[in-house]
Amino acid sequence: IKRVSEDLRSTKEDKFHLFPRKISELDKCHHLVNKFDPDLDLDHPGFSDQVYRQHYLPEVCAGREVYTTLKSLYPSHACKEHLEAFHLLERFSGYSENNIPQLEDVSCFLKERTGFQLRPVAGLLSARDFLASLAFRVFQCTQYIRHASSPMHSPEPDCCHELLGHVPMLADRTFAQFSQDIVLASLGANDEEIEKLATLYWFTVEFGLCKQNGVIKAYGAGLLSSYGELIHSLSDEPEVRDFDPDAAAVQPYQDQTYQPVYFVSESFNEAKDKLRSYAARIKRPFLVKYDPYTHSIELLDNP
Ligand code: NLE
Ligand code: FE2
Repeated sequence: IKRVSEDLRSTKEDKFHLFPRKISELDKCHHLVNKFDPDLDLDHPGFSDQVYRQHYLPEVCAGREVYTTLKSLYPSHACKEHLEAFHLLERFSGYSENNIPQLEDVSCFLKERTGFQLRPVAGLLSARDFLASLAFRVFQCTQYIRHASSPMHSPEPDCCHELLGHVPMLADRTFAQFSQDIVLASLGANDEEIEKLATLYWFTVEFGLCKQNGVIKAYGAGLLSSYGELIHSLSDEPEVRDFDPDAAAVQPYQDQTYQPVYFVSESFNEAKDKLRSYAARIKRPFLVKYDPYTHSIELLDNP
């Protein structure tokens, strides 16, 4: 979701008050961006591939390879929260190398665990709309599969990324709260602060590492859906720093290939507490509070 910064810069006039306040307003959050559109982007691996753009058939086979390779890496590379949820998804929600699960089944699973729900989206969503939906514990899910030429890494989110990377993590209560907190902190913040929070999202939800029993494991969805980068992230190659929101918020990044730098948290609770104290220092004209009974956002005076 790198597009957040560009997207937010171009809509400066929207400023802070134009965000959805009720879950039903997410129906208006459907703006697609064409940064990675195979019809328009010369660098997209599917640009000159008519078959990909019409059928995705080789990709379904590549999807199987992605699934089996990642599954074999998870026991040694994924955090325990991911492993536990992945196991349940295989038992009860149709996850298997021979099947692409139904969004509705996966959504029901998440709703029971953390109240998160999935919503299909036709393409790559603008970061503003994508993030706004997370405030309501709605995760907008892409439907297409990565091009078969590079199963080990996709520069853009695809259904492998959402289903294998994000969904198992969103089944964890602390992590779900952390994800929602980042986005709630961004509502009403200025453009500079929003860009920093989007960068924090990148280095945690997408590419975060954490320590478990003294061993570093992956919890970022971008790692858990890319077997190339999952191996890279836990090898000696990248630089690994202790998670510090002030540092992670301004760390430059790119989305074309593996990250050179990762941040490692002691636990999700620690990451959540650090994020909360970071967010408390952001100057905002109002505070926001999520009301889970009405699925709406309340604005409170900022004393
Ligand atoms: N690089 C990830 C993957 O291959 O699944 C996708 C990252 C999306 C931000
Ligand atoms: Fe993602």
